[in-house]
Amino acid sequence: MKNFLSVNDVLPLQPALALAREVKANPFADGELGRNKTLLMVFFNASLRTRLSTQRAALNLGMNVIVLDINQGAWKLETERGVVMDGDKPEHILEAIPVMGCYCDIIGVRAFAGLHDRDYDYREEILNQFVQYSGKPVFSMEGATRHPLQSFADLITIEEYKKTPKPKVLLTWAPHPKALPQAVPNSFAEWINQTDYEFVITHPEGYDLDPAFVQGARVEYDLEKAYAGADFVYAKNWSAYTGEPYGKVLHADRRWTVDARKMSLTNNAYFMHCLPVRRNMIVTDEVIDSPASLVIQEAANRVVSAQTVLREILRELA
Ligand code: AN0
Ligand code: CP
Repeated sequence: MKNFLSVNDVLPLQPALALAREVKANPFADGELGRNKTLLMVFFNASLRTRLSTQRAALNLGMNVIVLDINQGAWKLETERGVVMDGDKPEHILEAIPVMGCYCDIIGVRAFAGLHDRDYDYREEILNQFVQYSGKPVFSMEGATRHPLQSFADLITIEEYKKTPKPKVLLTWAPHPKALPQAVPNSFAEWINQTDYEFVITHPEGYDLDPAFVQGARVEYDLEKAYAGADFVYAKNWSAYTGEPYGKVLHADRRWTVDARKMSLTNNAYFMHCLPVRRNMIVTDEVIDSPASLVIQEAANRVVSAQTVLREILRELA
Protein backbone atom coordinates (compact mmCIF):
# COMPACT_ATOMS: atom_id res chain seq x y z
CA MET A 1 0.00 0.00 0.00
CA LYS A 2 1.41 3.38 -0.99
CA ASN A 3 -1.17 5.81 0.41
CA PHE A 4 -4.31 5.22 2.47
CA LEU A 5 -6.97 7.79 1.64
CA SER A 6 -10.13 5.75 1.10
CA VAL A 7 -11.52 2.22 0.99
CA ASN A 8 -10.11 1.93 -2.54
CA ASP A 9 -6.63 1.58 -1.05
CA VAL A 10 -7.50 -1.67 0.78
CA LEU A 11 -9.76 -3.45 -1.70
CA PRO A 12 -10.74 -6.23 -1.79
CA LEU A 13 -12.12 -6.00 1.73
CA GLN A 14 -12.04 -9.64 2.83
CA PRO A 15 -8.22 -10.01 2.76
CA ALA A 16 -7.90 -6.61 4.50
CA LEU A 17 -10.24 -7.78 7.25
CA ALA A 18 -8.25 -11.02 7.54
CA LEU A 19 -5.05 -8.98 7.98
CA ALA A 20 -6.77 -6.92 10.66
CA ARG A 21 -7.74 -10.11 12.51
CA GLU A 22 -4.10 -11.24 12.35
CA VAL A 23 -2.90 -7.90 13.71
CA LYS A 24 -5.44 -8.02 16.52
CA ALA A 25 -4.58 -11.60 17.47
CA ASN A 26 -0.84 -10.93 17.51
CA PRO A 27 -0.12 -7.21 17.84
CA PHE A 28 3.62 -7.59 18.48
CA ALA A 29 4.38 -9.99 15.62
CA ASP A 30 5.83 -7.17 13.49
CA GLY A 31 7.71 -5.33 16.21
CA GLU A 32 10.82 -5.12 14.02
CA LEU A 33 9.10 -3.99 10.82
CA GLY A 34 9.14 -0.32 11.77
CA ARG A 35 12.66 -0.20 13.20
CA ASN A 36 14.42 3.05 12.24
CA LYS A 37 11.27 4.25 10.52
CA THR A 38 9.63 7.45 11.68
CA LEU A 39 5.95 8.31 11.54
CA LEU A 40 5.00 11.99 11.47
CA MET A 41 1.42 12.74 12.52
CA VAL A 42 0.23 16.20 11.44
CA PHE A 43 -2.92 17.56 13.05
CA PHE A 44 -4.75 20.61 11.71
CA ASN A 45 -7.60 19.71 14.11
CA ALA A 46 -8.06 18.27 17.60
CA SER A 47 -8.09 14.54 18.30
CA LEU A 48 -8.11 12.08 21.17
CA ARG A 49 -8.61 8.62 19.62
CA THR A 50 -6.78 9.10 16.33
CA ARG A 51 -3.80 10.64 18.07
CA LEU A 52 -3.45 7.89 20.67
CA SER A 53 -4.49 4.85 18.66
CA THR A 54 -2.30 5.65 15.66
CA GLN A 55 0.65 6.37 17.93
CA ARG A 56 0.04 3.10 19.77
CA ALA A 57 -0.17 1.23 16.45
CA ALA A 58 3.15 2.70 15.32
CA LEU A 59 4.81 1.79 18.63
CA ASN A 60 3.54 -1.80 18.28
CA LEU A 61 5.35 -1.90 14.93
CA GLY A 62 8.59 -0.56 16.44
CA MET A 63 8.36 2.86 14.77
CA ASN A 64 9.43 6.23 16.11
CA VAL A 65 6.68 8.82 16.23
CA ILE A 66 6.67 12.63 15.91
CA VAL A 67 3.45 14.60 16.37
CA LEU A 68 2.92 18.11 15.02
CA ASP A 69 -0.11 20.18 15.99
CA ILE A 70 -0.30 22.90 13.38
CA ASN A 71 -2.34 25.18 15.62
CA GLN A 72 -0.10 24.83 18.67
CA GLY A 73 3.47 25.92 18.23
CA ALA A 74 3.88 25.61 14.44
CA TRP A 75 3.77 28.54 12.02
CA LYS A 76 0.30 29.24 10.72
CA LEU A 77 0.19 27.77 7.22
CA GLU A 78 -1.17 29.44 4.10
CA THR A 79 -2.99 26.86 1.98
CA GLU A 80 -4.28 29.02 -0.90
CA ARG A 81 -2.24 29.34 -4.11
CA GLY A 82 -1.05 32.60 -5.60
CA VAL A 83 -1.92 34.81 -2.63
CA VAL A 84 0.12 37.79 -1.48
CA MET A 85 1.18 36.61 1.95
CA ASP A 86 0.69 39.87 3.80
CA GLY A 87 -1.71 38.43 6.40
CA ASP A 88 -1.18 36.42 9.57
CA LYS A 89 0.29 33.28 7.96
CA PRO A 90 4.11 33.30 7.78
CA GLU A 91 4.62 30.00 5.92
CA HIS A 92 3.12 28.38 2.83
CA ILE A 93 2.12 24.75 2.73
CA LEU A 94 4.18 24.46 -0.49
CA GLU A 95 7.40 24.69 1.55
CA ALA A 96 6.08 23.22 4.79
CA ILE A 97 4.98 19.90 3.24
CA PRO A 98 8.27 18.90 1.55
CA VAL A 99 10.13 20.02 4.68
CA MET A 100 7.95 17.74 6.83
CA GLY A 101 8.65 14.97 4.33
CA CYS A 102 12.39 15.32 5.01
CA TYR A 103 11.95 14.33 8.65
CA CYS A 104 9.95 11.11 8.39
CA ASP A 105 9.16 7.97 6.38
CA ILE A 106 5.34 8.03 6.58
CA ILE A 107 2.95 10.95 7.17
CA GLY A 108 -0.53 10.85 8.72
CA VAL A 109 -2.65 13.97 8.19
CA ARG A 110 -5.81 15.23 9.87
CA ALA A 111 -7.37 18.16 7.98
CA PHE A 112 -11.13 18.57 8.42
CA ALA A 113 -13.51 20.24 6.02
CA GLY A 114 -13.65 24.01 6.52
CA LEU A 115 -17.41 23.83 5.70
CA HIS A 116 -17.27 27.18 3.88
CA ASP A 117 -16.68 26.10 0.29
CA ARG A 118 -17.98 22.71 -0.77
CA ASP A 119 -15.86 22.43 -3.90
CA TYR A 120 -12.68 23.26 -1.99
CA ASP A 121 -13.51 20.70 0.72
CA TYR A 122 -14.49 17.96 -1.71
CA ARG A 123 -11.25 18.42 -3.68
CA GLU A 124 -9.37 17.28 -0.52
CA GLU A 125 -6.93 20.09 -1.21
CA ILE A 126 -4.75 19.63 1.88
CA LEU A 127 -4.47 15.82 1.88
CA ASN A 128 -3.79 15.80 -1.85
CA GLN A 129 -1.03 18.37 -1.49
CA PHE A 130 0.64 16.15 1.12
CA VAL A 131 0.44 13.27 -1.37
CA GLN A 132 1.84 15.44 -4.13
CA TYR A 133 4.60 17.32 -2.33
CA SER A 134 5.79 15.30 0.70
CA GLY A 135 7.56 12.57 -1.26
CA LYS A 136 6.36 10.11 1.40
CA PRO A 137 3.43 7.70 1.80
CA VAL A 138 0.45 9.58 3.24
CA PHE A 139 -2.54 8.28 5.17
CA SER A 140 -5.69 10.08 6.20
CA MET A 141 -6.39 10.64 9.88
CA GLU A 142 -9.69 12.28 8.71
CA GLY A 143 -9.68 14.48 5.69
CA ALA A 144 -12.37 16.85 4.47
CA THR A 145 -14.57 14.12 3.02
CA ARG A 146 -13.54 10.77 4.55
CA HIS A 147 -12.33 9.14 7.77
CA PRO A 148 -11.14 5.76 6.51
CA LEU A 149 -9.27 4.61 9.65
CA GLN A 150 -12.55 5.08 11.53
CA SER A 151 -14.62 3.23 8.93
CA PHE A 152 -12.12 0.37 8.84
CA ALA A 153 -12.37 0.07 12.66
CA ASP A 154 -16.18 0.24 12.40
CA LEU A 155 -16.24 -2.58 9.91
CA ILE A 156 -13.85 -4.71 12.01
CA THR A 157 -16.24 -4.15 14.94
CA ILE A 158 -19.36 -5.09 12.96
CA GLU A 159 -17.63 -8.24 11.71
CA GLU A 160 -16.81 -9.18 15.32
CA TYR A 161 -20.33 -8.65 16.66
CA LYS A 162 -22.64 -9.56 13.77
CA LYS A 163 -24.98 -12.47 14.49
CA THR A 164 -26.03 -13.05 10.88
CA PRO A 165 -23.91 -13.05 7.72
CA LYS A 166 -25.73 -10.05 6.23
CA PRO A 167 -26.78 -7.80 9.12
CA LYS A 168 -29.03 -4.78 8.64
CA VAL A 169 -26.88 -1.73 9.31
CA LEU A 170 -28.60 1.61 9.87
CA LEU A 171 -26.68 4.88 9.55
CA THR A 172 -28.73 7.56 11.26
CA TRP A 173 -28.20 11.32 11.38
CA ALA A 174 -28.58 12.62 14.94
CA PRO A 175 -28.78 16.17 16.33
CA HIS A 176 -25.79 18.24 17.40
CA PRO A 177 -25.50 21.96 18.19
CA LYS A 178 -22.45 22.70 15.99
CA ALA A 179 -21.78 22.15 12.30
CA LEU A 180 -19.81 18.95 11.74
CA PRO A 181 -18.26 17.57 8.54
CA GLN A 182 -19.74 14.76 6.45
CA ALA A 183 -16.46 12.81 6.51
CA VAL A 184 -17.51 10.09 8.97
CA PRO A 185 -20.88 9.25 7.38
CA ASN A 186 -19.46 9.54 3.82
CA SER A 187 -16.71 7.14 4.67
CA PHE A 188 -18.94 4.77 6.62
CA ALA A 189 -21.27 4.59 3.60
CA GLU A 190 -18.36 4.06 1.24
CA TRP A 191 -17.06 1.11 3.29
CA ILE A 192 -20.44 -0.49 4.02
CA ASN A 193 -21.29 -0.25 0.32
CA GLN A 194 -18.36 -2.61 -0.28
CA THR A 195 -20.03 -5.31 1.87
CA ASP A 196 -23.10 -7.42 1.21
CA TYR A 197 -24.89 -6.12 4.33
CA GLU A 198 -28.36 -4.60 4.13
CA PHE A 199 -27.56 -0.89 4.37
CA VAL A 200 -30.09 1.82 5.20
CA ILE A 201 -29.44 5.53 5.77
CA THR A 202 -31.90 7.78 7.57
CA HIS A 203 -31.78 11.54 8.03
CA PRO A 204 -34.17 14.48 8.06
CA GLU A 205 -34.98 16.22 4.79
CA GLY A 206 -32.14 18.53 3.74
CA TYR A 207 -29.35 16.41 5.19
CA ASP A 208 -28.75 14.27 2.09
CA LEU A 209 -25.17 13.11 1.67
CA ASP A 210 -23.13 13.25 -1.53
CA PRO A 211 -24.62 10.60 -3.87
CA ALA A 212 -21.07 9.48 -4.71
CA PHE A 213 -20.89 8.01 -1.19
CA VAL A 214 -24.54 6.92 -0.78
CA GLN A 215 -24.37 4.95 -4.04
CA GLY A 216 -27.12 2.32 -4.04
CA ALA A 217 -27.94 2.50 -0.32
CA ARG A 218 -31.61 2.80 0.64
CA VAL A 219 -32.43 6.21 2.11
CA GLU A 220 -35.44 5.98 4.45
CA TYR A 221 -36.99 9.15 5.88
CA ASP A 222 -39.44 7.25 8.10
CA LEU A 223 -37.62 6.58 11.38
CA GLU A 224 -39.81 3.62 12.36
CA LYS A 225 -39.17 1.86 9.06
CA ALA A 226 -35.48 2.71 9.19
CA TYR A 227 -34.97 1.21 12.66
CA ALA A 228 -37.21 -1.83 12.09
CA GLY A 229 -35.16 -5.02 12.40
CA ALA A 230 -31.77 -3.25 12.39
CA ASP A 231 -28.81 -5.21 13.80
CA PHE A 232 -26.53 -2.18 14.12
CA VAL A 233 -27.47 1.46 14.64
CA TYR A 234 -24.60 3.76 13.68
CA ALA A 235 -25.31 7.35 14.72
CA LYS A 236 -23.53 10.48 13.53
CA ASN A 237 -24.31 14.12 13.10
CA TRP A 238 -23.37 15.94 9.93
CA SER A 239 -24.07 19.37 8.53
CA ALA A 240 -25.92 20.05 5.28
CA TYR A 241 -24.17 18.90 2.11
CA THR A 242 -26.69 19.67 -0.63
CA GLY A 243 -28.23 22.96 -1.58
CA GLU A 244 -27.64 26.15 0.31
CA PRO A 245 -26.29 26.74 2.82
CA TYR A 246 -23.50 24.15 2.65
CA GLY A 247 -21.94 23.12 5.96
CA LYS A 248 -24.68 24.61 8.14
CA VAL A 249 -26.88 23.24 10.91
CA LEU A 250 -30.41 23.30 9.46
CA HIS A 251 -31.91 22.17 12.77
CA ALA A 252 -30.99 19.91 15.67
CA ASP A 253 -34.28 18.06 16.02
CA ARG A 254 -34.06 15.83 19.07
CA ARG A 255 -36.69 13.50 17.69
CA TRP A 256 -33.66 12.02 15.90
CA THR A 257 -31.74 11.33 19.12
CA VAL A 258 -31.08 7.60 19.44
CA ASP A 259 -33.21 6.49 22.40
CA ALA A 260 -34.50 3.28 23.97
CA ARG A 261 -37.86 3.55 22.22
CA LYS A 262 -36.29 3.58 18.76
CA MET A 263 -33.80 0.89 19.74
CA SER A 264 -36.78 -1.29 20.79
CA LEU A 265 -37.87 -1.38 17.12
CA THR A 266 -34.62 -3.10 16.15
CA ASN A 267 -33.43 -6.67 16.25
CA ASN A 268 -31.67 -6.02 19.60
CA ALA A 269 -29.31 -3.79 17.68
CA TYR A 270 -25.91 -2.73 18.85
CA PHE A 271 -25.33 1.01 19.11
CA MET A 272 -22.24 2.49 17.43
CA HIS A 273 -20.67 5.95 17.28
CA CYS A 274 -17.14 7.03 16.37
CA LEU A 275 -16.84 9.37 19.41
CA PRO A 276 -16.58 12.05 20.65
CA VAL A 277 -20.32 11.93 21.30
CA ARG A 278 -22.67 14.45 22.89
CA ARG A 279 -24.84 12.54 25.34
CA ASN A 280 -28.57 13.21 25.22
CA MET A 281 -28.16 14.98 21.88
CA ILE A 282 -26.87 12.15 19.67
CA VAL A 283 -27.81 9.29 22.03
CA THR A 284 -29.49 9.02 25.42
CA ASP A 285 -27.51 7.97 28.49
CA GLU A 286 -29.73 4.93 28.70
CA VAL A 287 -28.65 3.61 25.28
CA ILE A 288 -24.96 4.48 25.43
CA ASP A 289 -24.66 3.06 28.95
CA SER A 290 -26.45 -0.17 27.99
CA PRO A 291 -24.72 -3.44 27.03
CA ALA A 292 -25.85 -2.75 23.43
CA SER A 293 -23.29 0.05 23.13
CA LEU A 294 -20.09 -0.80 21.22
CA VAL A 295 -18.48 2.62 21.36
CA ILE A 296 -15.50 1.56 23.46
CA GLN A 297 -14.89 -1.59 21.42
CA GLU A 298 -14.97 0.57 18.26
CA ALA A 299 -12.43 2.96 19.73
CA ALA A 300 -10.22 0.02 20.75
CA ASN A 301 -10.32 -1.25 17.17
CA ARG A 302 -8.80 2.04 15.99
CA VAL A 303 -5.43 0.61 17.02
CA VAL A 304 -6.15 -2.42 14.83
CA SER A 305 -7.14 -0.43 11.75
CA ALA A 306 -4.17 1.93 12.12
CA GLN A 307 -1.71 -0.91 12.71
CA THR A 308 -3.02 -2.87 9.71
CA VAL A 309 -2.62 0.16 7.46
CA LEU A 310 0.82 1.11 8.80
CA ARG A 311 1.99 -2.46 8.46
CA GLU A 312 0.99 -2.57 4.79
CA ILE A 313 2.67 0.78 4.08
CA LEU A 314 5.85 -0.32 5.90
CA ARG A 315 5.95 -3.56 3.95
CA GLU A 316 5.96 -1.60 0.73
CA LEU A 317 8.78 0.63 2.05
CA ALA A 318 10.93 -2.31 3.11
C1 AN0 B 1 -15.45 15.31 14.15
C2 AN0 B 1 -16.36 15.04 12.96
O1 AN0 B 1 -17.58 15.04 13.14
O2 AN0 B 1 -15.87 14.83 11.84
C3 AN0 B 1 -14.51 14.15 14.39
C4 AN0 B 1 -15.14 12.82 14.54
C5 AN0 B 1 -14.16 11.71 14.61
N1 AN0 B 1 -16.25 15.51 15.34
C6 AN0 B 1 -16.27 16.64 16.02
O3 AN0 B 1 -15.65 17.59 15.62
C7 AN0 B 1 -17.09 16.69 17.28
N1 CP C 1 -13.15 8.96 16.31
C1 CP C 1 -12.12 9.81 16.24
O1 CP C 1 -11.46 9.95 15.22
O2 CP C 1 -11.84 10.47 17.39
P1 CP C 1 -10.81 11.69 17.56
O3 CP C 1 -11.38 12.86 16.82
O4 CP C 1 -10.75 11.91 19.04
O5 CP C 1 -9.49 11.29 16.98
